[in-house]
Amino acid sequence: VLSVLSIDAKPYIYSFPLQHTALLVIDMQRDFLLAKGFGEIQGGNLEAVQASITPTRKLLEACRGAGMTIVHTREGHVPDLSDCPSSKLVRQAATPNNTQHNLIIGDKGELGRLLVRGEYGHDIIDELKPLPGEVVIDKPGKGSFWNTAILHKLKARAITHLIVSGVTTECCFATSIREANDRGFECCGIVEATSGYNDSNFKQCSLDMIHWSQGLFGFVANLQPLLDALT
Ligand code: TIU
Repeated sequence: VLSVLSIDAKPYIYSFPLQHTALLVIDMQRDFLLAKGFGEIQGGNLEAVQASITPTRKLLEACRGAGMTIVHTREGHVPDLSDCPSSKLVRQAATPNNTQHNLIIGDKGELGRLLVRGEYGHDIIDELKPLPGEVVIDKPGKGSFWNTAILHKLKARAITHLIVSGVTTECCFATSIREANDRGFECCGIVEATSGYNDSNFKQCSLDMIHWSQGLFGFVANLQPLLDALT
């Protein structure tokens, strides 16, 4: 029996067929969330970004309990950095106008080489560790669809709808929703289960742009209605 759930959302009610819906957990990696990681070195506000950890854990547990497909992503590069474009490397280095940090992708930080696959800092935080059988997508870009197998993995599981969480709202979360929307997925971002590095209005603007204009890129919902629907 196909069970279709509906929750209050913006711009209007989000309905999703449970068997065809995946939870996407974007880049909940030590490098983005913990002190001495890549994000803090770049100047990110750790308190702001860490706010989504506990809500995302609740969301993950509820989706696991409902038997949903779970997909985790990790941003990072192969050790020789051959999959890191020079534009990305150079713009995340210190320059005369941006002296806030002087370590770049691939350099050795306290959590290992920054954003390099296999390093301690590149992996997902202990609270949200993937379980065996869950999909883990390693991506070189901000979006989850560029240069990854995620589209094939979602299609192989007959996924049409994505509930989206993770960090950062303004960067990889928003980019992934935009990429997914262009590929026909019905996306719903969860307010409490995403956060970013800018404690002013980046998160609010990023979420507003998703649902603006009758759902330009998709839907946005609060966590509690979703937890109520799933349990
Ligand atoms: N995961 C993710 O958002 N990667 C970033 O680089 N985020 C920034 O905000 N820089």
